[in-house]
Amino acid sequence: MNRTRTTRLVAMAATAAVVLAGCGNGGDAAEPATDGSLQIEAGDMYFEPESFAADAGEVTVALENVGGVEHDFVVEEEGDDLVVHADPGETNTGTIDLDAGTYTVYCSIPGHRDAGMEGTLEVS
Ligand SMILES: [Cu+2]
Repeated sequence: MNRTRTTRLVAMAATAAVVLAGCGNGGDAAEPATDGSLQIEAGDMYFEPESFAADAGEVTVALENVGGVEHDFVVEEEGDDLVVHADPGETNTGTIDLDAGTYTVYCSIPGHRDAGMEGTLEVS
């Protein structure tokens, strides 16, 4: 005896997840690398991307300087703590311990912040 069953697949749209990225500068959030470090490019005079996301705790920043002058990466809310500095052509890595929150980061070389080397770090 045969019993035929009709299986209906009902597409459920209810599972659509809405992910709210940190609002602000509209830059793309950096995808953390598999080792958890942030990969950030520093040029003359920009960070690429301009906004970053990281997990709370020890945050590792790999700063690649593709520009022609020195650049660094400083966290304003942590007492302007210098995380990493890179001369032209260098990629250097630094770490900083951060709680969850929104941080302003910038390049502390004179004039660079005003020229646009500023970004946002979202720690969650
Ligand atoms: Cu700079």
